[in-house]
Amino acid sequence: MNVQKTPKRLIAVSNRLPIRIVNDGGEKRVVPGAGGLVTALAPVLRDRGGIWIGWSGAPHDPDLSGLIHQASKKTGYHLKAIPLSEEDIKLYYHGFSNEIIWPLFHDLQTRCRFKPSYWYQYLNVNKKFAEAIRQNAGPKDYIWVHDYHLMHVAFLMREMGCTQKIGFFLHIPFPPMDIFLKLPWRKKVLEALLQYDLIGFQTMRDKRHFLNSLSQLIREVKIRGRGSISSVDFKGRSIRIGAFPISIDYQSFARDSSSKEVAEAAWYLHEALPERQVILGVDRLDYTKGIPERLCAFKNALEHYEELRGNVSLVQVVVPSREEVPEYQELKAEIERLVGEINGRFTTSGWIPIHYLYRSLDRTELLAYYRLAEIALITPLKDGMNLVAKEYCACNLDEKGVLILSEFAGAAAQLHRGAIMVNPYDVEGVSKAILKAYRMPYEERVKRMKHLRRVVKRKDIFWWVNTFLKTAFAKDLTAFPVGVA
Ligand code: GDG
Repeated sequence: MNVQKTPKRLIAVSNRLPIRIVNDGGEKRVVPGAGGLVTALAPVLRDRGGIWIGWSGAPHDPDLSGLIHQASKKTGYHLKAIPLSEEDIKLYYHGFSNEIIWPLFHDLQTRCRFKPSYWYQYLNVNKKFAEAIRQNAGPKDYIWVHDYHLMHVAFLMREMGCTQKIGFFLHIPFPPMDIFLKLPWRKKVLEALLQYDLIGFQTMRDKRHFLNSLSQLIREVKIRGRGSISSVDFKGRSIRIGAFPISIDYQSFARDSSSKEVAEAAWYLHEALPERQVILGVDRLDYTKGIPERLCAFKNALEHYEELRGNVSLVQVVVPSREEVPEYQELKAEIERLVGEINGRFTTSGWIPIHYLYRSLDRTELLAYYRLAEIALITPLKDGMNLVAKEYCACNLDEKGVLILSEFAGAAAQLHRGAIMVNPYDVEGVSKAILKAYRMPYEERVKRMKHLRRVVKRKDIFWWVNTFLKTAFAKDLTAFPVGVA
């Protein structure tokens, strides 16, 4: 694996630390987390003796701090926990992050609760992060802040006199200007973001939306360049703005899905679903993922296309998330009502239309489903990227799977040529796409999937880290190879 040599030590900062707290018969243990971002950043952090700063995911507990410190020994880089109180978690995390920025940036402004108390606590918590970075980072370190919870960190660090280079990557979409304008603190957020040296978005679409809002709200900015990387002059600073589509560790998904363990698990699952095409959906429980809309489209397909009855089964995995929030409880109830209705209406002896799993799968089981499914049905209403789409392609070793993908997933920018593209709000359109995928001849499936796998393989998670860091350190942007998105 070829990782960009940064000239400085790296400090990664995210809302959550890359750890999991495991409860072993009443005794807590901290284990290093998995996932694409950790896989990609860990070698850079180890190589340079870096630090990862973030919240543990639980209210402050001094015992946990000790355990996190010990976990640093296993990760090979230092983990620094930011203590958050119950009040911080309620107002900054559940409030500002999840009830304002998350829905607004996914174009669902009617779900936002623009409470001033959320805003003030967001600033307080960002200050805690800024202070921890100030105390732990050296003057030559490169600081890379992740995601929408921490948009003010650079601004608050500059107020403290910090002069290090600081980069920011937004994992979720940036909304169109007329939606962003609804945010009561819109100008403050944009001005704060301009205290970063590099701002990365998932797609050119997000970058364009950001630049539109910027030119509308902040008169003094001068924007240069229209390609993957632009630069913005603001109050004597020059800020780079780029599109860097995040990805997965392609090789590890391809390798692990060819393992004996996964092949066996896939065989057992196949035994339970014989002689029919499996359609797969895998999503965290979230209203942005378009699960009820997808179920309605599947129902429409069964109603209108008789040949699908008895010949396809939808396996819908819903991973529990934010279960304490009433909106998410209602979403779960709606999904379960639809599953019940569709199964009640269409089930025949020996065939169940929807297999519904409300739990998290272990990696072997997840990969087995990826290998098994003839069709992946990925229809978020809006998504920063959607890694499930890329993982499905990487695991599709026999290259005959069909990807049905929402136009509004960030992944669409790279995968639109191989996937069947759909508007997730268009029930009849998605229903037709299901029929098209079901009927797609073998040769066309292979041609499309080969293309998709090439795209995901070429721009994997290591490419993403390298490209971001290269952009951060390139002296001259005119010489920089563009075309990243
Ligand atoms: C945010 C943005 C952007 C899911 N179920 C199981 C499981 N997963 C793993 C998948 C995948 C990840 O979770 C989900 O990634 P997504 O990209 O789909 O979505 P978000 O969590 O919303 O992430 C998103 C991403 O950040 C990265 O920038 O793409 O747009 O919203 O890796 O494999 N893993 C296991 N069992 C499960 O049941 N083991």
